Amino acid sequence: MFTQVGVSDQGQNEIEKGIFAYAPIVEQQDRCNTLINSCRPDRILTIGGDCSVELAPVSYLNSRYQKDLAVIWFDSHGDLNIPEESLSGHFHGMPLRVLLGEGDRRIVDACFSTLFPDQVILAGARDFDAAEKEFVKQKRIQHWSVDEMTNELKSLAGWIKKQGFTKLYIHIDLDVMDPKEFPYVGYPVENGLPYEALLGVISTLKNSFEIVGMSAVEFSLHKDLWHKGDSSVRMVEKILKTAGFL
Ligand SMILES: [Mn+2]
Repeated sequence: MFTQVGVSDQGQNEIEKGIFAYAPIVEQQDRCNTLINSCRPDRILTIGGDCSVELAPVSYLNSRYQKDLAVIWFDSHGDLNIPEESLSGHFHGMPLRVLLGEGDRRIVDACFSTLFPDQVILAGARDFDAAEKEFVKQKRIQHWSVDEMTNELKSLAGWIKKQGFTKLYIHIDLDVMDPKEFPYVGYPVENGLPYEALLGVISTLKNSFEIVGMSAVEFSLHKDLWHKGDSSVRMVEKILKTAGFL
């Protein structure tokens, strides 16, 4: 079953509590919660939208699987801002911090559960704000660099297994990839993960864990690249298929 979750046009340009488009974000979170509560699924695939769409699926699957679940955040950004520290006020730079229980109270409280920092692995992040960097250090959040994953310098699957996790949520912000290969995102960041390396990591993870949730978010095709529509969608499709999600 695939269900589209709508988002309201009202309030898209308004800033409230330090967050752009606060009202539609809160409303969409509520709609996602209602949808999930109506079917209580074992697995969820989320197609974005931006990274803010992760609140309901990740916090729900965490409430279901608890300490068995690790969340791998493939993303060029940390998504660890809070409104007080965010330079832009854009909520898609904040969802992982919310999932860790910090940020706007109303949004945090609407989550199904809160992640512990040791459940989170940043993968391929390379564009942190200073406050995010400090938070990662303070909470000792695991961070796998592009280089470590590309050259298989350390085993991501091996490390996760050692921590005792058996289930995974794989967040894919498509901007984790190198913009030379995949520029179809709103906020590209240089020196990203090669496409083949991403497929390789996901394939290894799939062989080692039960993948209970996955996303593909931040897909954005600039008008100049519309002719790339089919091939870019096929690249995303292959990522999801590699994880056994299509
Ligand atoms: Mn992101």
